[in-house]
Amino acid sequence: TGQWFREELYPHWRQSFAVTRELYRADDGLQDIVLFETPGFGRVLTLDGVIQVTTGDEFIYHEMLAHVPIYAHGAVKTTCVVGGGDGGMLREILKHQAIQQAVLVEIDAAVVEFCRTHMPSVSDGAFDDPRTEIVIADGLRYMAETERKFDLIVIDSTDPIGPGGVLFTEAFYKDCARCLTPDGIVVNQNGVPFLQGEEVTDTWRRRRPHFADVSFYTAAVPTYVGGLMALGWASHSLRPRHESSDTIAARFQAAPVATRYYTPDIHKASFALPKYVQDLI
Ligand code: AG3
Repeated sequence: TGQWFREELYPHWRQSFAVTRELYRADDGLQDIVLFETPGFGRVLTLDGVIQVTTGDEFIYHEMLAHVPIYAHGAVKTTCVVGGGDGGMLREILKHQAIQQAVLVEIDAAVVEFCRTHMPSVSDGAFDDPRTEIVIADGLRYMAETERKFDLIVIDSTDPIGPGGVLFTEAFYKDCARCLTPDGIVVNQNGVPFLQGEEVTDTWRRRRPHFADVSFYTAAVPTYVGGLMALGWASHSLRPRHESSDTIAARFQAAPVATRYYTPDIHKASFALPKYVQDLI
């Protein structure tokens, strides 16, 4: 009988992966990092026992958090990824030639080094792109102290347990609001609402005072089990989220990037929220 990895993120629901072999393991005192090979999802990275990335389905999550806000905005030049030490979000952002700056603020230097070495296909060169700037720092502190303004902030975090917890506080959202350009957008992974409904409610309440537009969109990521994942959306402008289908399609046609999940139709559809998600806000 083979080996299995069991993820125990929820008290009443677990998922298991057949493991071909464990590849690497590291613990720098901040988080427990494990990488293993699976027959079904390729390489799987866990932090403190929770699945963060699989090479099989990471494209869905990374494409949706990068391309939806970039095409909605239409002229993103400056970007900041908070978390995202695997480099997958940078990879998707940097596909857009108009992007001039991609700052990565990651609290755990070991995650960046680990992923750069053992999962290079995820970053696919993004760490060495001249537009990339890697800052090893606590995202909460960075956003409180920086004088920079961004057109896009992507909060590519873990769940609100462990070092990523501060990235779900009102204080952090308030600083993100301060660091946005007028049409700028903040997006984040906001959990699986069927199982983590309070994350949607809490984020909505904590952002409402600081942005003109607070909403959510969705993506279906197989290894983030439990149905749709909620992706948070906040901006000082109502325009980006309400751009017409024609405008989104025209922007995609004028400046296309290679995708496997994102399409202009998916873009528009992802803002349609199931009733049980609407009822959380
Ligand atoms: N970080 C998001 C992991 C979320 C898992 N949570 C969950 N299944 N409820 C992904 C990092 C990829 N760059």
